Amino acid sequence: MRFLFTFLTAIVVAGIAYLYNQKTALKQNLMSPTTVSNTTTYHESIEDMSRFAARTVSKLVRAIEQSEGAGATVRRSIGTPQLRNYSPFLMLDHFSVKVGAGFPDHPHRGQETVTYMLDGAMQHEDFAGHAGKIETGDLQWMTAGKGIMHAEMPCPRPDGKPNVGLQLWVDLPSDYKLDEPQYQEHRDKDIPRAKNDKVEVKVISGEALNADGSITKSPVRNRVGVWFLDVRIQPGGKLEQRIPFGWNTFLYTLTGKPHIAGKQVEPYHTIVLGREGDGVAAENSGEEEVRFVIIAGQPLDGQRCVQYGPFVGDSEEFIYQAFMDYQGQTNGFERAKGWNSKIGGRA
Ligand code: FJE
Ligand code: FE
Repeated sequence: MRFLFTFLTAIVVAGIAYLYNQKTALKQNLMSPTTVSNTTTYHESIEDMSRFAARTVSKLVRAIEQSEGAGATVRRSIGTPQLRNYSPFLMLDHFSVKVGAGFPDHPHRGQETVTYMLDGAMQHEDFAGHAGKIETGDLQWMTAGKGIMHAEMPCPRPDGKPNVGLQLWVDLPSDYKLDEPQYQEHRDKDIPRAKNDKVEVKVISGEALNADGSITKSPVRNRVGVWFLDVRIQPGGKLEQRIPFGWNTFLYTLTGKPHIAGKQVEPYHTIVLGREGDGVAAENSGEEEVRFVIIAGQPLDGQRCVQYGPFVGDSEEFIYQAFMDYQGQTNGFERAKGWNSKIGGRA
């Protein structure tokens, strides 16, 4: 009897340990996708640095202005009917918001939102008392996890110009979808750059190689591998930027007319690259400065993506549960009870 009890206890303990290990193993694997972690760099893992096959352009789409939120304007890149299901990316909006417009109180679950300011400032306030302001060049990386309710509104500008930036929505691996919400905020001056005389790569997330062989790495920690690079190329400059093998990769152009993999592109275009090859080849043969962002991510292969606005799940049940929790103010939405932001303008 005693033996049987010990035996059963051992099996239960072993079972729990096994499941726990499976879970941590999966998390570690996802924290270091294709050798990307905070200790090892992707560039260090490359065996043949002399080879560089440029990824080719597989799709080129112009982003059209549309209205979004309350009176805001966005050029939507990823996330339009033409550019869907590009895992782990759900959306990239190039937004422009004047005072009086914005994105008042709304929820998120199961995803990350990455807000990067290009010109002007946005303020935000959430239901947990977290508030702040990001200005030109600053970054907010928000992991909504199990639930955030917040407002994202413009800051007044003396010159009355709109506040402009990029907001990227990233899907989360199932295992992280109900994590505690987390913010990573970085000021422009704290985001590292890799540069030479004609090219500057601001490493918002991920890494870039310097001329001397050293590697510039972003302080942002990823749950799903995402590289986000803000690139400027002066006339006559050229860039070869490596991207982890097999990651989905696209560019969004802001100024100038760069050649991307040999193809000349105008501003406000999304360039989706093919999966084969070592990275992005870009060149500025014009007279004007070129600026674009490169965004690459580890595809969540084998995971479904079921999205209902700002609720992003891996099944219909997940979305149903998100609705129930949001409406019932449970499982992460407790603080939504009676909450109205001060900045959203509809208290
Ligand atoms: C929204 C749900 C949302 N693009 N670009 C539904 F979360 C949003 C939303 C945004 C957004 C916010 C910023 Cl700061 C920048 C954005 C969508 O908040 F507009 C709808 N309709
Ligand atoms: Fe939001």
